[in-house]
Formats: sequence, C-alpha cells, structure tokens
Amino acid sequence: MSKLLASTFFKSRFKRSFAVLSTNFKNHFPKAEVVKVNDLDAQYLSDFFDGKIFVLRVPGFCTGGAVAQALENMRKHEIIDYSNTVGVGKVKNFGMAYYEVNNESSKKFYYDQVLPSITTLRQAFYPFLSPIDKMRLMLDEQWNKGASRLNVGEGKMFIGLARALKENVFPHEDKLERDDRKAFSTVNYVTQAAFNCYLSTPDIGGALQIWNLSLDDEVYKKLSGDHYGIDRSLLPPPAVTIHPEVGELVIFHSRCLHAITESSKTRIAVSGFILYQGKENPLHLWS
Ligand SMILES: O=C(O)CCC(=O)C(=O)O
Ligand SMILES: [Fe+2]
Repeated sequence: MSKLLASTFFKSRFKRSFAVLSTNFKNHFPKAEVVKVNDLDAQYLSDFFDGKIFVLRVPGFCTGGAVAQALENMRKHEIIDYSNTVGVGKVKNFGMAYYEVNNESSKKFYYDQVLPSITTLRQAFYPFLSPIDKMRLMLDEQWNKGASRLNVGEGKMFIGLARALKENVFPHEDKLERDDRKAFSTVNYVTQAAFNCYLSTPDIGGALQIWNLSLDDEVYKKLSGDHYGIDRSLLPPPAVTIHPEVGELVIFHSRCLHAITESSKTRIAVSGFILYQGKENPLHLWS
C-alpha cells in the first residue's frame, strides 16, 4: 500500500479502531496520565490495569551499584539482532523474546533457554538483586493473588529480556495473541502491560513514545505490511514521550502503540510483560 493510501485508510479507520479498544479492553484513557511513584503497591497496579493510569514510573527502582555491576558483565556479551527482526537488538545469552518464536525449532530454542537465561541475568547483577527478580518479588507480594511466570501450555516461560539498541524502534503493539494464536484458548486475559528497567540511556534520543491508541489486527496488518512496526508518518503524534532515567522502571500498556526514538549511544533495558487476568486472579509474567 502506498503511504498516501495507507494514511487515508488509517484516518478512515481511526475512530473504529479506538472504539474496538474501548469495547474489547476496558482500558481506555480519557487522559494519558503519567504517574511517578516511589514504590509499587496494589492500588497503583489496580489503577493502572483499570486504565486510570497510562504510564507508571518508578525512579531508582534499580540502584547505581546494581546497574554498574550488570553493565560490566553484559559488556562481555555480543549485541545481536532479534532472530526475526533486524534493528531490534538484544544482549546475546540474556534471553530471547517469545515474539521470536515462529516455528517448532525456534519454540524449542525458546523453552530450552528459559532457565539458563534467567540464571545468566541473575548472575550479571550479583551480588545485587536484579530488577527483574525485584519486580517478580514485588508483584507477588503486592498483588493479592500473587504473580508467577506465564505458562501458555508448553511450560513456564522466560522473563527478563535484555534489549540493547541504538536504532529507532518503529511504533508497534505487543499483544500476546499476535505472538501466539492459541493463547486465547489457553489463557483468559483482560490486558497486557510491558515493563522496562533502564540500565543505560543516551543523552540524545532513546525516548519511549506511547500512543493512546490500540489497533485491531486488520488495521495493524494493513499499516505495518511485512514489517514488525508502522511508519510514524501514518500515525498522529504520540500521547506521551518518556525520557527514561538510568535505574528507572517504566510500566505501560503494551497493547497501545509504542516506539523508541533513535539513540546517540546504546540504550540497554531489561524487560518483561505482565498479563492481567482481572482483580481476582494472579498476574503472570513473561518475555
Ligand atoms: O525500551 C523501551 O522503552 C520499550 C521497549 C518495548 O517496546 C517494550 O517493552 O515492549
Ligand atoms: Fe514493545
């Protein structure tokens, strides 16, 4: 589709897509509220999942000592592209995204690396607590029904992907059912959040842009074509732009379009997703 055509198409579908978001998923955001907190608690998490909070920022979630320790250890490892996506980088041996699973052999590779990658990340922060382990503990303690790793029927999943990149990451949406069509039949869920804890941030660029918008599959496919993401020129301006600080944890609604601007130096974050299955159910985590 030409850019002009796509743009016209997008504009005519814009209203409908937004309506789909608000009816399928109760998260609609009258205001794109960004809230800074010292600590995560159940009330903030509930308000976030209810759509009252658009972005939750927790500065200093990971201490300076832990960040320095992890960066020193990560430096010994190569930075590589996602196996199926050029321009989205990660730290070799520090995990793989479930998004990279697209056949039986990549699935086997994903499940085989789960425990080794979790251990490698934990060791990289040693003797400090890794922000991923801290997040797992805090969510389990704060959330009434607890938090554990997601299992979509093939075993407990990986959590804690280390992303490292300088490149622009195109606007995209992370929705479990797009990575795994069977997910809807194995787990019930209301929505999905992403969290990132930043270890290295550039002076220029590296901003996290988030749109107050989530597209239905058909529109997303039309606008992204064969690419993983969508050209910014086809979208309205983002609702919020966050410049993450080193050590900060940022939680946002990953079903909404989001992107990263090009960085002046390699930007490193450890990350994961949270599956929200309603107030009366545990939270589940994966990467
Ligand atoms: O690194 C970031 O700021 C966000 C990365 C991202 O796309 C995600 O966590 O889903
Ligand atoms: Fe994402």
